[in-house]
Amino acid sequence: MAQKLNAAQRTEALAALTEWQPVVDRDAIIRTYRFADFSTAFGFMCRAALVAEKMDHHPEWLNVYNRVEVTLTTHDAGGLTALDIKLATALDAIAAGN
Ligand code: H2B
Repeated sequence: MAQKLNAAQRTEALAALTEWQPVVDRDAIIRTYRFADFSTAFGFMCRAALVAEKMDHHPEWLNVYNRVEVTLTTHDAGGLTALDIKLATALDAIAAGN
């Protein structure tokens, strides 16, 4: 099972994920993506879902029109692990069109 990140690993990993914020009162990170419209937002979610399924690591997310709010944590580990960092990095790349 993936291990929770220690303080040093967390600081290092989050330094590269500048748009992600720690969630208050929970060992998780959150980012809100905004797209041009619903179609673009849903396209992002479709691509993200395929990556998440392949990783067997899944986001908690909320979509309202062009906004997608994503929370990442590893339920099995009860907190943030390298899997969340990997998925956050992949989602940022998809959102950037890469
Ligand atoms: N996603 C996330 N975010 N955390 C998990 O602990 C997790 C998951 N566990 N996706 C996976 C699925 C697990 O439930 C299955 C059985 O592999």
